[in-house]
Amino acid sequence: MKTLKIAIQKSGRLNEKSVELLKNCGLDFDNYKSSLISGVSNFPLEILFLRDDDIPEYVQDGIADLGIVGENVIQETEVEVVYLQRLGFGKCSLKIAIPNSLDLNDVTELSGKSIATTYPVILRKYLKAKEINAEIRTISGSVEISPGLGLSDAICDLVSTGGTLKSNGLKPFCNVMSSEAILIGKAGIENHEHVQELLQRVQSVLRAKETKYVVLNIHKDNLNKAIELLPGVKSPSVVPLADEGWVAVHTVIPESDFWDRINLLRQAGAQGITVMPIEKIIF
Ligand code: PRT
Ligand code: ZN
Repeated sequence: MKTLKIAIQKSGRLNEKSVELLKNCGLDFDNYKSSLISGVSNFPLEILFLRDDDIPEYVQDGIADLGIVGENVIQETEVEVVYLQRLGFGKCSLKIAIPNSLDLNDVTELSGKSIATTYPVILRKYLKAKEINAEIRTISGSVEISPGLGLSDAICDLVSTGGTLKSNGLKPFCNVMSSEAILIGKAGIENHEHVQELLQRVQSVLRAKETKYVVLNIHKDNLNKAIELLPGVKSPSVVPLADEGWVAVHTVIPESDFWDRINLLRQAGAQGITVMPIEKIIF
C-alpha cells in the first residue's frame, strides 16, 4: 500500500505541538528544521514540513493525504477537505477589534467603517451574514497597527491572550470565529486503513490528555460513597490493603472537573490521593 503523507507546519505556533502529537502516536521520525520531508521509520508515513497557508490546498489536491492546520486557515482558503479530528491546541479566536477611543455598542454599527485583515474571505462571509456594509482592507501582516496609522477604523485578527490588542490601544469588539488545530484529510482518505489506524492513535493520545489516573485509599465503610463519585473507564479497580478495613481504589478522572471530584472524594474519606498523567487510553 502507498506511503501516506501528512503535512505539518515547518515552524511557527503549531509546529511543536504537531510534532509532539505525532511522536506521542509512537511515530519515529527526525524533526530536522532544514528538511522539507521526513520518513517515519515504523509506520508507512512521510511528514512534509510546510508553511501553514499551503497545507489546506496541498491536502485538497492530494499532494499530501493528511494535514494539521488551524481551522482559520482552512476556512480562509475555502478548500474541500474532511475534518478528521479537532486537536485541542493552537486555540485562538478571529475577532473584530476597535480602538479604545471608539464607542460602538452593536455590530451593525460597523457599517460604513473600514476593517483591516489578513482574513478577507472569512470576514466577508461574517459581514454578509450580519448584513453589515463595511469596507474590507486586505493587508498581509501587522494588522494591529493599521488603525493607529489611519489605514482603517477597525481590524479583524487572531487573538489568543489579547496582549497584542492591548498594547496597540485596541479592544475586542466581536467574535468572528473560534479556531484550533485540526487534522484534515483529502476527501475519501478517511477510509484508508492506515488513516484509521493513525486516527485511533491520535484519539487515544487526546483522550489520555483529558484524564488523570488516580489512586486513593479509603475505609471500606466509605467505599460505596467514593465509587459513586468515580466514573472510571468502566468501573474502578478496588485492591485490598494490608490493613483489612481499608482498600485502594484505582480509576481515571476527567481533567475538566478534576478538582471538584478530588474535593468530594476527600470529604467522602479518601486519603493518600495520588494523581498520575496517562500516556494513552485505548478502547
Ligand atoms: O510561517 P507560517 O506561514 O507557517 O506561519 P504563520 O506565521 O502564518 O502562522 P503562526 O505560526 O503565527 O500561527 C499558526 C496558527 O496558530 C494560526 O493559523 C492559528 O491557527 C494559530 N494561532 C493561535 C495563532 C495565535 N494563536 C495567535 N495569537 N496565530 C496567530 N496569532 C497571532 C495574531 O495574529 C496576533 O498577531 O498572535 C497575535 C495575537 O496574540 P495575543 O496572544 O497577543 O492575543
Ligand atoms: Zn502562515
